[in-house]
Amino acid sequence: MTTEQRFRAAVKVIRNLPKNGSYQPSNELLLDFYAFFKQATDGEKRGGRPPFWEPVNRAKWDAWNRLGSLPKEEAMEKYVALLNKVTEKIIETMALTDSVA
Ligand code: ST9
Repeated sequence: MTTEQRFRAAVKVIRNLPKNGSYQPSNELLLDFYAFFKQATDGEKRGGRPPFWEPVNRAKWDAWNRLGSLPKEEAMEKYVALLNKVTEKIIETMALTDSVA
């Protein structure tokens, strides 16, 4: 499977997650996924930083901008790797609790 195919599959997985599942990702994690997604699809961030009264857009802009000129292919790989890492962490956490029926 190519990097792009793996990336598309990971994007689909994340888009199909319920909004309110048992696991609630932190804002930092959401921003990491967002930044790799934008870099992978649109490439390097262009345009000015949003104003302070748009804190969400500003956080998104900052996260994406931080990736600089990271190549699209590498952003795709990082997106997939991050999903694998998070999944692995969830499995470990679940294994240590009795919360799973
Ligand atoms: C549970 C099971 O409990 C375990 C889950 C483990 C894994 C957790 C991983 C969480 C990843 C979340 C990704 C966050 C994305 C960033 C959001 C923005 C801050 N990947 O069209 P719009 C961009 S599950 C990254 O309005 P949709 C898109 O370009 C329980 N970014 O939204 C746009 O930005 P801009 C927890 C993506 O289509 C912005 O997001 N459940 C992706 O209605 C909004 O786009 C969850 O965490 C993508 N695949 O929703 C749910 N697609 O305007 C996770 C689009 O600047 N899923 N964008 O271009 C979701 O929140 C949504 O499906 C969605 C897309 C935000 C990814």
